Amino acid sequence: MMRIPSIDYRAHPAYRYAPTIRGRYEAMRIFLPMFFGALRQRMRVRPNICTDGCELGRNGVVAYRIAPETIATLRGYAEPYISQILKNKDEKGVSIFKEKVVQVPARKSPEFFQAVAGLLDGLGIIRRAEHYRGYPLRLTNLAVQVGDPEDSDWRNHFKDVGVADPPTAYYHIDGSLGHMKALIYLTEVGEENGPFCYVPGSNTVLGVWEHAIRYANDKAKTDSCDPERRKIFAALPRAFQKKSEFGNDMREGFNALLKNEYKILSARDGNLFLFDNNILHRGGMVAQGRRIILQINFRPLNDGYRKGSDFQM
Ligand SMILES: O=C(O)CCC(=O)C(=O)O
Ligand SMILES: [Fe+2]
Repeated sequence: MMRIPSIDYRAHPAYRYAPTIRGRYEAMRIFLPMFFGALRQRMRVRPNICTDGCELGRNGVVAYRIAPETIATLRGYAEPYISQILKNKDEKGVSIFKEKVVQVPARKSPEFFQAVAGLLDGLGIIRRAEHYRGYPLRLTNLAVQVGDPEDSDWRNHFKDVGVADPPTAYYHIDGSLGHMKALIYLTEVGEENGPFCYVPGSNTVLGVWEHAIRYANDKAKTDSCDPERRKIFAALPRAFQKKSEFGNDMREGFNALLKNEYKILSARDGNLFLFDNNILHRGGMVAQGRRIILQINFRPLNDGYRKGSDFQM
């Protein structure tokens, strides 16, 4: 079982800050509310993983192949959103993940939403996700993502101190608890244009304490790698120095992760896949060509985040 590697931040050259008392206080002030929020959420959601031996339970990811005509239809619906992303990219480039993604509001594109929901329903995907989690889920977010080689959101994290990115860059678990996700490749995706990568079988439910720490650093954005945020992170007590996005900070032990890495390639594996987003994963790191995908999020009914999501199945 692949666990999230632990990282010694005292030995990391990009985290050599000498925190002041005030700095330590500030770091806790940012961290603690998110930490308690995570504990509260954990009481409500009680995440589960199916252990009956099904493929999704064992592997954490299951892939499907959908027909080219269906992909073309979805691509048609996505086109205005793709244009919007490309326009933004032309204007200011991509330095953070959010700049290559747009959310599709259900109210604005009901046909698009219905097409996706109908497709997932036909394949039994929500039922499969619910079987895995053991509680009802609903489709809450649909987003379009466009990846290009110029995107710099996932790299050069430590350029200010001349530290190179490790080969495990961008490896993470999603902070959100007990959700499920599906991605649909709208372009062919091979080795070069940012395949989704994951460690099979690394789907686990983290312990309450560890999850709350990793989630809190994600939500408090103390796990970003810009110098300001690193300084705050360095001022946290060692016990709280655990990120959801851990891969950027690894300094050793790469092989244990990378030798187990599996890449979802459209030609071999399919173009739609459902996954436990608390699995160790990364994707969209485009070296060459363009990658366009749909990102679909399923949330537990009782996770307390219903406000702001506007789609009801
Ligand atoms: O774009 C990808 O392949 C991965 C994105 C991701 O990390 C996610 O959807 O949680
Ligand atoms: Fe993710």
